[in-house]
Amino acid sequence: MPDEAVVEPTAGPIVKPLPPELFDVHGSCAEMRWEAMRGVGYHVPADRFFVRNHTRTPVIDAAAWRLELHGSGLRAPRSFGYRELLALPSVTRDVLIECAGNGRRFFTDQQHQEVSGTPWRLGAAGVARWRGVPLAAVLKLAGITPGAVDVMPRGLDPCYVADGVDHGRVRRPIPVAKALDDVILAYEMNGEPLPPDHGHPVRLVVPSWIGLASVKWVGDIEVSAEPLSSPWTTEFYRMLGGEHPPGGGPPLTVHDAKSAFELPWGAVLAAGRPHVLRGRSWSGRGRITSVEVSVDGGASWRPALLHGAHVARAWTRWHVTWNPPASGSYTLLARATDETGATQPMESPYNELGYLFNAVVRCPVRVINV
Ligand SMILES: Nc1nc2c(c(=O)[nH]1)N[C@H]1C(S)=C(S)[C@@H](COP(=O)(O)O)O[C@H]1N2
Ligand SMILES: [Mo]
Repeated sequence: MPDEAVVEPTAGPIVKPLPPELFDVHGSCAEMRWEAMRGVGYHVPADRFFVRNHTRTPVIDAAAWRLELHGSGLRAPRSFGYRELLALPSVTRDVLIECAGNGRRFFTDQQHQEVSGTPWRLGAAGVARWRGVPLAAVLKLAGITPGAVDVMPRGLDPCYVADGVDHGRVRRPIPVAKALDDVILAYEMNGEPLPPDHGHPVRLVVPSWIGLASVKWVGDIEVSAEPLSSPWTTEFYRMLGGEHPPGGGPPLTVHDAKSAFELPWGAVLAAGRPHVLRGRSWSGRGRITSVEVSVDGGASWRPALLHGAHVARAWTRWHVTWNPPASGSYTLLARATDETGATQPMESPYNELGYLFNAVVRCPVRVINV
């Protein structure tokens, strides 16, 4: 059975400490506070990386854990132990993971639309340095056949039950072309073994796709010669309602550009002195080519200075200097353009489940005389 390695249920849904200066907690999920990235390097340290759990973090004994590969797209079933995976040639990549619902509460706060789901601001995204084995290498060792079309990894966390319906374990098919391209079976985050909350002992990292695809605590992968589906592609993680087709749009994959200031929500700044406003922008569609900032609610814009590393599939850092002339309430905006030429819009298309909010976020700041 795949769950023999799950050694103990944890007390709460998340194992790591969630100090209020680093996180806003939403049930079984924890959102990073963006001020926690101010002055921090390119990667989000594990102590402040957001957690999105459908149920709870399982604690898994890596020595007893096995990854089972099975299905009609393999010559024969094959399993791998933790040590076996660690002995395979590895890759190390900086990759952003972002929840499809990141920014969801702005559908309501900015667009006055009712949506359901975790009311994230912008803190359900983070870049880490992931090390692991290319999924392609493992699929080849397992004897993937030319007829294989989909692979479906499944987590070892408890079954997801919503409104009395048991949807089974978290799982989501990935087309073979993507699985063989850039997906990693990761066992390290920022140079350390994966922490329990982020998928110990092994998780998928699926660059540029919505976070859901990066299945944590993976226990088995079905490789199929027939197309696969799961409730995570038929019921959830699709665009429903509004202008979308009846029955919903296709399963969500790539995420669009977003930007965030490294500021607390409702930051307080002193008038009459220069402040360096820092932030980060990212897009699943490619590198960010420019970022503009407005300090007057969108009436005028000026370019931000992009600096430091900018890895595709991760993010870029930027800053502008601002000398607020007088006390009062201000709205700061940042909007990014990615290499496809797409710029963050002023409004995001409504959808009932509040996915893919990528409009410009209106960030409130209070300026005071000191
Ligand atoms: N097994 C499993 N994998 C999972 C999830 C989960 O609940 N169970 N949540 C998914 C979602 S919706 C997101 S956004 C990312 C979040 O990864 P993180 O918690 O490491 O930040 O994990 C994905 N992988
Ligand atoms: Mo997510």
